[in-house]
Amino acid sequence: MKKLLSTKMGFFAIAVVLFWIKTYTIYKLEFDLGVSGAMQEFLLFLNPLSSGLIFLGLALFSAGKKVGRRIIILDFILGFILYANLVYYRFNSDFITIATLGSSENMGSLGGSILSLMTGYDVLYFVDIVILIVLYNKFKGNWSMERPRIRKPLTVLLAGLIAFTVNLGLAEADRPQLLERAFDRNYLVKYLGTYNFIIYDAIQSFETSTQRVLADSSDITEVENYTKSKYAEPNAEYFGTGKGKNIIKIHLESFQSFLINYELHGEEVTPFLNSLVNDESQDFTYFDNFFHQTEQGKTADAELIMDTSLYGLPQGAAFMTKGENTFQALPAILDQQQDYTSAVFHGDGKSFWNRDEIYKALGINQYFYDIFYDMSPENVINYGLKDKPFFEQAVPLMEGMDQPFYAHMMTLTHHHPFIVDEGEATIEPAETGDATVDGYFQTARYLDESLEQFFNDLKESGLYEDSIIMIYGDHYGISDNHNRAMEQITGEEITPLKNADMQRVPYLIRIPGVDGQGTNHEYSGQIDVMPTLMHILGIDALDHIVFGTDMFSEDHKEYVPFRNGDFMTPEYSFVKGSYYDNETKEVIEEPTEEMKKTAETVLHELELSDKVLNGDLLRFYTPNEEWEPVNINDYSYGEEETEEQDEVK
Ligand code: GP9
Ligand code: MN
Repeated sequence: MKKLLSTKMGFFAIAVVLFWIKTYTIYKLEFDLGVSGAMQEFLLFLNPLSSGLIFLGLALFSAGKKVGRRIIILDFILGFILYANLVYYRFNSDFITIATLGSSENMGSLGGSILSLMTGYDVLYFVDIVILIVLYNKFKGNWSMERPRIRKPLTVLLAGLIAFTVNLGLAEADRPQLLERAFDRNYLVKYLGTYNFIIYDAIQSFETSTQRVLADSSDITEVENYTKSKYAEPNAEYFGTGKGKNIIKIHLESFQSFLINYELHGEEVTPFLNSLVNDESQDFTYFDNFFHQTEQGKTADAELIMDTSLYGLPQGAAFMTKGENTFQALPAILDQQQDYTSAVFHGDGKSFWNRDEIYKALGINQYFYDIFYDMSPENVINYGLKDKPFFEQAVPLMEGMDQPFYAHMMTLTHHHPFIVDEGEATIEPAETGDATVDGYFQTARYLDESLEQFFNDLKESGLYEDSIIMIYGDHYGISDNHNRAMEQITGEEITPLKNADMQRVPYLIRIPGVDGQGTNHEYSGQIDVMPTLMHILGIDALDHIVFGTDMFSEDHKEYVPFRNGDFMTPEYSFVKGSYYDNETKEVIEEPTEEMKKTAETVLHELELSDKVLNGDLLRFYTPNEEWEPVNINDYSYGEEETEEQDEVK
């Protein structure tokens, strides 16, 4: 060992081995990459090697003792990148991409969350650096001062490239089209490692920005043909029944359907929502097989999907990266066709998720962000305004709006890390020992109470009676990093299928004057909301580029794509590369041609939607003669509006 460390190459070799061990340990302990089979296990083990050889190997080009210092610095940088990914993964079950980094404001606001995601033992992930520093100081005296012959570093680099090529070849053999169809970052990291994924991601984001330049008007034809062929005729019983009514759309932050009718310590967690779901008089229709379809854009993806019927992007938030695109979104359509005024209410800073820009492109007339509310410290927790003061202050603002309106109420308190102030928790936390899961029930209860208060205020103001009310969950709150705790909560093993099942979020709708259906079991997702609402308002979705279909239509399409290409249907599901029978929960070893065809359709649909966003294709599309392209200069959410609102207040 001593002899080995007396040479720079020996030190380098030790550094590579330590880097390798550390990276592999983190893969195994921190990431849930869905590794199955010997080949995938082997590739996961192999993939840090090429990165270690190539990146740490760069230090070998320097002279003398600098080699050692540079190895240590590079090792630290690599370690830091891996650690940042690990912390990000603990909440998001996902890896950092250039697109998510682009939203530095969002990353910054995550401050509180990030700290809660770090633990003391994480220090161990930097122990290799300490070892290297100690060894360097002990042995550098023996090292030769000369610049090594170029042959050595080049050989190392070559070895790294060979290791990478073998790695990639084996990966492609195990999963054909890995790079082309990379819908899921977990796959890429599993096969190629975190560092190679970063390089892939950089190339990818360069490529998508060139796509807009290269797109032309003929590209939209393929998309139009597709959405027209998927179109579902409106159901005559519902078509136009909500015409001219106010629409109040309520966003339940991080709310998953398993909370509905769930009892903790013998109590209902969300008694008010349950009362709407279980309502005997059937005011609301509750869709219990409704799924969120969001990815990295989280809330912003949910907003995009539901107001444009386009899918979010596989990487980053389209709200951030496509904020300057042309859209033909629901708020603009309602404004142009039925003279609606639209508004978003949200107790957070105005530029979070680039909302203050993209809302203009969506045609949103008013935007009531943090400065419109009393944000005194007792009213604020976590990301922003607490839901109770939020709803309380939003009602008068809503009363001041021109009618009919389309009002989007976005709650915030039920957000990771799921904390409520003392005295505001009205249910004991769960007792799994996992703070995220345990707190989740307390903030859900708080949200439920705020909703009840909002309903009462709406009734008092007279707005309730004649408004369409729509309630939805935006995305999961509990990622699959909390499976162990969730097994205690659900009393079931969280298999990949069960995890996909848990991506259900509630969707409730009430149309005044139309009887609710109680519980509707149709399989549906956020993508279906826009065409459903259009038909309720008497606007035919056929002319528009929408990827979803009307949930009340006889012809509604019952496959629900997830952003990574997985999907759910009433009978079977496709999750992480396997088909499952929903009834028996068993893997279907021999999927039928029809199943495979649906999988192809899902991928094709996602690809087309990506083309629309990456190519900014709606700039080439005119839905019908009435349509006027949105002019973002017609919208502003600045100070003047604030003053106007102050007067209202
Ligand atoms: C931020 C809020 C939360 O304003 O909407 O966003 P999320 O972290 O859920 O995407
Ligand atoms: Mn959210």
